[in-house]
Amino acid sequence: MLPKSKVLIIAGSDSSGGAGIQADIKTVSSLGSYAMTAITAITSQNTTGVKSIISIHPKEVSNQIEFTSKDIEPDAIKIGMLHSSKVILAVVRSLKKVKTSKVVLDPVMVAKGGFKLINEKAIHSIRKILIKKVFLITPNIPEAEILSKYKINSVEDMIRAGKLLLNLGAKNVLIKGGHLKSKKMIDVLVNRKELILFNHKKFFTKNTHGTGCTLSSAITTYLSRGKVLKKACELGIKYVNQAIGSNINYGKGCGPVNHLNSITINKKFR
Ligand code: PXL
Repeated sequence: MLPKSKVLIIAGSDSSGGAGIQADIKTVSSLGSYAMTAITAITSQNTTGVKSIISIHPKEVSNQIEFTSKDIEPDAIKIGMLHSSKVILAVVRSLKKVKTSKVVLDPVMVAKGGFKLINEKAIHSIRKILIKKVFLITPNIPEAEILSKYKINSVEDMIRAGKLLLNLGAKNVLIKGGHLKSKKMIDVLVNRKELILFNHKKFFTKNTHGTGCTLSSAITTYLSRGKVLKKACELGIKYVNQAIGSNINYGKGCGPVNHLNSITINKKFR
């Protein structure tokens, strides 16, 4: 097959391959599109935790975005871990030079296990600047609480926090319900016109490392191919749900989801 679209990923590297850039490339590729990258930071980690992290110089992040995109134009952009405020400002400046308005932000803050992936100043820059520049933001509940400064204990609270993020200038907000203590799994999509609840199966497994990265990349891939937002979210949620369900159980800690779940290998390559 030929790639159905081109996606640029701006995110951090996860050496264990379950989250970050690695999850993003696997997701975009497994869904049949072409992945390009701008790496913002490098983490050394395995399924039991993060050992260390170094950030890439903001100018180098901009170089990757601008030099890559002026040659191969992306149809959509996914943004993941942005380590510092300086990197965020560099990304905002570079985005102005890339044509697509389909930009999805996964406001990554903390790794599974609690290791902080971005600093306080960076959170401030997301709230005040970046949130207004993207088409969709996809926080989980702890991230939505920090960005909206509102405690979430229910689906009603998720809706309220989503509206608070719209007030900060977000265009579309998808709050993921995985952290809610409930039997059901509900994700909430809000914008100024619509409120949509996505109900799906909840898996009780420790192997959910990289689910947020995977979902935002899947949604970005569907948007890059012209799907409307609701459909892109619906399909992205389905892909992640099956990737969690196909439990590969790698590593001693919180293992990765199966990004390859959507693929069948052509007979001649078996
Ligand atoms: O899942 C969030 C995330 C994003 N990006 C990188 C990560 C992680 C979690 O570990 O390492 C690079």
